[in-house]
Amino acid sequence: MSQFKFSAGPWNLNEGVETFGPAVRNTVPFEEAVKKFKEIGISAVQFHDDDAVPNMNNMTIEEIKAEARNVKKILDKYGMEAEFVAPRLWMDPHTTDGGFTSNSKEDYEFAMWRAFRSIDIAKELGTNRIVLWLAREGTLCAESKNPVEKINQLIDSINKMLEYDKDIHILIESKPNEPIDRSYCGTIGHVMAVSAASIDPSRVEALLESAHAILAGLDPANEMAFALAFNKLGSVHLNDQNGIRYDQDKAFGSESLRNAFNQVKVLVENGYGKNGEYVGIDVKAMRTQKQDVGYKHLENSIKVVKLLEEKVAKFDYEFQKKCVAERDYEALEMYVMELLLNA
Ligand code: 3MF
Ligand code: MG
Repeated sequence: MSQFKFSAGPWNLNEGVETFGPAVRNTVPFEEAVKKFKEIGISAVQFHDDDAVPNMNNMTIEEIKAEARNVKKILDKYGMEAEFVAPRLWMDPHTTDGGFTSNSKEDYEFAMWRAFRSIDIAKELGTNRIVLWLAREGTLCAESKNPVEKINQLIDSINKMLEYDKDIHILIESKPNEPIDRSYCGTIGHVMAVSAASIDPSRVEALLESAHAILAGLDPANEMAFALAFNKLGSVHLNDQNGIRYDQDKAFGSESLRNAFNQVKVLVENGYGKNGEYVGIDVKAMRTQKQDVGYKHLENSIKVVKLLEEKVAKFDYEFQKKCVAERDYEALEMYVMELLLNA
C-alpha cells in the first residue's frame, strides 16, 4: 500500500538508444504501455504533446484535439488519468537553439504554437497541468544569447500561456544542464523566482526530479522542501543518479538510499498528494535489460517508495527530538542508518 498516486511517461519504457549505441529494445505500443502501467500500480500517464498526437506539426487545431480525444478513450478504457502534457521542444529542427529563448523569431513562434497546442491537448485529456522541461533554454555558447533578455523572454512566454488558458497550471522542471551546457532554470530556486515574476504565481509551480537536483550538486529532498515551503511543489520525478555525470535516470534509491528515504520523508511529512499531486517515476531501463523485463525499473522504483514509506512510518520522532535537544546528531544519524539497515 502507498499513500501516493504514481505516474510515468511512455518514454520510461525506453528502447535503450544512447549517444554511443542504437536501440536494443522495440518500442512498446501506447495501449500496451498503458496496460502495463496499470498492472504495476501506476494510475496516470505523463505525456509529451507528440506522445499524445504524433505528427501534430502537420495537423490543424481541430485535428489535434480530435486525436487527443482518441487517446483519452484509451485512458478511460483502463481507468487511467493523464497527469500532464509537456511540449517536446528539443527534438524538432525548429528548436535546435531552444524554443522560448531561441534567437530566431520563427522558431520562437513555433515554440509558442507547440505550447498552446499542449494546452489544447491537456484540456482534451482532462488535465490542467502543463510541464515545461526547458531542455534547450540556455546556451551551448555563452556569447550566443543575451541571458538577461532571454530570461525575460522566458517569463513572457509563460505569461502568454497563463493568459491563453485561465485554468492551466505550469510546472517548471528544473535541470542545470544536458542537453545544453548552461540552463536558465537550473534549480528550484530559479523556478520560484520565475514563478514570482509571472502574472499569476499561484499557477506557476515546480517539478523536482531527483537526478536533476543531483546534477546541480544539490540534495533532492532539500530541493523538494524549498518548493514545499512556498506551497509550489506540483510534481516530482523520482529516480537516482550516480554523481554529477550524464543524466542516468536510474531506479529510485538505487544509488543513495538515504537520499531516497529523505525524499519520501519530506513528501509524507508535508502531505504531498493531498491536492491531487502525483509521484512521477522518471526512470530509464538499463540498456542491458531484455525486452520482456524492460519495465522492472518502474516496478522496482515504486516498490522502493513503498518500502521507504514504511520506514518513514516507523521513524521515531521522540528519539529525534531527544537527539535534537541534546544536539547529538551523531546519534540521530546512526539511528537513521540502523532504521534503513534493519539493524
Ligand atoms: C529529462 C526529463 C524529461 C522530462 C519530460 C517531461 C524526457 O531529463 O526528465 O524526460 O521529465 O520531458 O517534462
Ligand atoms: Mg523528468
